[in-house]
Amino acid sequence: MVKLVLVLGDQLSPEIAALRRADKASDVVVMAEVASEAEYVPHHPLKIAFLFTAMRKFASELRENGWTVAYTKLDDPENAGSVPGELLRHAEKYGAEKVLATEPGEFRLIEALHDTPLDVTLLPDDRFLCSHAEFSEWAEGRKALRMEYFYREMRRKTGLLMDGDKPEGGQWNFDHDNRKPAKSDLFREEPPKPRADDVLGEVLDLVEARFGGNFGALRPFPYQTDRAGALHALDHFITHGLPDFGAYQDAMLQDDPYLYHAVIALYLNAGLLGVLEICKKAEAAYYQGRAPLNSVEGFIRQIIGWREFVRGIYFREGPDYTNHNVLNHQRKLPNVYWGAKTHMNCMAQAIGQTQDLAYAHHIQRLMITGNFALLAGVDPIEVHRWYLAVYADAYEWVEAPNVIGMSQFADGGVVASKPYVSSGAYIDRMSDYCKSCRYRVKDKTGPDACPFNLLYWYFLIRHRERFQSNPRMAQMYRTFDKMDDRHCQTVLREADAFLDRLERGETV
Ligand code: FAD
Ligand code: DLZ
Ligand code: SF4
Repeated sequence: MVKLVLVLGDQLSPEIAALRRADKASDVVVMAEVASEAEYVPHHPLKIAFLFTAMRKFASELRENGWTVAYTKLDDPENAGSVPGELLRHAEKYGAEKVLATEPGEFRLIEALHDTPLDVTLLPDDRFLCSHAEFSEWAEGRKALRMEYFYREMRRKTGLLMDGDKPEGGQWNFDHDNRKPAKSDLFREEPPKPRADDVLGEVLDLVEARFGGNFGALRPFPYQTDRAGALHALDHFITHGLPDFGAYQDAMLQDDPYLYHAVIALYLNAGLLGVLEICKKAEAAYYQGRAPLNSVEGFIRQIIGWREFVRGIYFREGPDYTNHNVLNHQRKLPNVYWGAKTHMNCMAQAIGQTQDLAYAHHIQRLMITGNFALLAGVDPIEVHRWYLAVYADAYEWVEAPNVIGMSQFADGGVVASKPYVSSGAYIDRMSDYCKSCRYRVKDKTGPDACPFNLLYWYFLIRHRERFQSNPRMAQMYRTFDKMDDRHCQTVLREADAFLDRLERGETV
């Protein structure tokens, strides 16, 4: 009997579990552009355009390879508007009762599939190195889950950068060679631009008409939309970016959104690239002398370490994870996140490029927009929904642990051992933003004081009880305790006044 085979927008791989299990001769692949997925947060237009174009091209590839594909475009009058709705419609049309699906990356959709009256088989998503069972086994009985130890297991499991049972170069982690600030370089290579094509053109018009009012630009469209393009972008990065990736991975530069970053998470998360193929290319570059170990190890760690680790956390913590708010932060997300003018140059840069490209690199997400939201006491669920909406690579399984956990410390320390907060001094050290800012990074108080300085101490004071006994925060509190009382009172008063202005929607 005919079965339906569901392929979601972020499952665009011919090796995806549901396709491997299906029968090409008799089964029907269902792919659908649906309002419920496109609207559950106000996604950036580039994210929707990337995904719909990649979905349409992938459907064509499947057809060329002999599959029967029932593809529904967003503007199809018969579109049922949701993934379960489309499955029901096609079940009736093809007389199917059974559905093969690969586990979605969000509890929301897993629950919706469970709730359909159809007989849905959810197969594990084995594009990841670490299954749910394996992660649970690793996590069981540990007092704290720390990425570094998990990562070592993944190195052993994959054999990547291993010299027998020892790590290549005698160390697991070369971060002490990294974290350098970068200098402007007019000759730095940008990721390759896509060629215009009819499929992309049609999707851009559709997205402009339906989602043109969402936060974010749509043209010029900057990304690749098929596997060949994604591979080209990966090879381009391995040649031009990887050698300097390690040294400058935490650096930020005015008007230079990508620096030496790979800009591949959107392709990897959508299924256009695979974890091992990426890491093996990076590893080969090291053994061929084309990239140094600190860069290659650092890059591989992000993918087989952090990426697998946060996925493990998401599925282990369960559907309630995004509601955590241990610091009881209640502020609404300030309108600067949606593009309102700000005098804080670092925020203007990080949010401006997010608006233009649906991209910001890790340190911009963590130490600029994330840091500011945490210092200002923004409700973490609002921060979560923003990140999920505005980045082309965002799906809840990867976004939520990074935002709720790593960036906002709302889970009380499941992901991070301390909150990622900093004053302006860190931003000044790692970027050239402060030079062009209306605020003065050296000023701790007064009319020109950098807001990150005011809010940093304000945060430490507010949360002293929770954090003062954390050994990784001890130095911060020792510095604080050396401040004289009058200075502290001024900081508190000025921070309060700043937050009031922020709350009233004034330009800050
Ligand atoms: P590079 O800096 O070149 O890194 C290479 C690859 O490593 C990335 O493509 C990605 O696959 C992986 N990686 C690096 N860091 C992480 C991490 N912390 N977690 C998971 N994978 C990682 N990543 C997403 O893919 N989707 C998200 O929605 C997302 N939201 C984030 C929110 C916050 C607050 C923070 C701090 C980080 C978030 N990240 C997210 C992680 C990271 O910022 C992005 O993966 C990265 O910026 C993507 O750009 P790139 O491909 O140029 O990555
Ligand atoms: C993100 C997204 C969007 C915008 N649109 C669709 C869509 O129309 N059809 C689809 O199958 N998938 C879409 N996606 C990706 C899903 O939201 C994603 O599969 C889930 O969030 C699980 O990761
Ligand atoms: Fe950001 Fe403060 Fe530097 Fe301005 S001075 S760019 S607000 S860190």
